[in-house]
Amino acid sequence: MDAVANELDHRYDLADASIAAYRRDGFVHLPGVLGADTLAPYRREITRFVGESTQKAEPLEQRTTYGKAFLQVSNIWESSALVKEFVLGRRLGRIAAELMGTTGVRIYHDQALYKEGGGGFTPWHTDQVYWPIVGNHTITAWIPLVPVPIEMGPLQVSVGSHRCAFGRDLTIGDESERVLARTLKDLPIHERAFALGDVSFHSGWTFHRAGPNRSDTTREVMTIIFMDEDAVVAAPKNGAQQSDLQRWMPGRKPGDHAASALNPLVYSSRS
Ligand SMILES: O=C(O)CCC(=O)C(=O)O
Repeated sequence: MDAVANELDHRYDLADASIAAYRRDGFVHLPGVLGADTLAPYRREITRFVGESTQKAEPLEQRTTYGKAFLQVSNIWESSALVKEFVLGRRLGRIAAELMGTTGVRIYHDQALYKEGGGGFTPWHTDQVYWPIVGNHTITAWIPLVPVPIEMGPLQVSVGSHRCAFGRDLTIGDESERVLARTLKDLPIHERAFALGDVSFHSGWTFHRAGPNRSDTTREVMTIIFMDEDAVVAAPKNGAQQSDLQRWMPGRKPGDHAASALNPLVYSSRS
């Protein structure tokens, strides 16, 4: 376990070209970020949580489009010491900070996104529409726990869409898929298979989706959302942001430093 813990905290050699790509395109897909041995114990633990919390899920055909996209379980780090070690690892946090150009990052929350075999597509959306955070220094690490070939529905990104202001008020669903497929049609779409250990990072304002899972195996993915260590709470713009504020930054209000007990510092070059 020591070698594993070491990798989670050890610096990844992030190329300047990857930082430039993230800032230009709104995302970057990095190879070989975590080894298979590192991922294995966390995969088992995360899968156990997803299994426990989703036994009550309705059959796929009875769910909404969004419900068919994936089973999701949030903030597993609060309940599992093992997952806490994974989510608070400095390696991913440092990559996130270096990509955004911040001195450090805190956790906003984590989320397992398991697209079942036969599961549907994930509609176009941005993540930051849900987050009451000032500015644009938010980032999602998309971490496959199994290899994800195209047929299993890897992340698709609209390249450069973090600069588009249109559609930022659309929450995920049939409407966002319909409107954004049209709006984003002139931008290239990036879709690439993920080898085990690859991790991609996308900005909170980058539009993304995923295809359906055409295999009979679950696409197991963990995500960690990081924000600037100095991020400030924004006034909620919609009901989703209001509930996010209460759930992910309890006790904080607009204008406060986004540093509740649920937003630990993961990496800082200041300390
Ligand atoms: O995994 C997916 O299907 C979508 C991922 C996503 O929306 C995200 O990581 O923000």
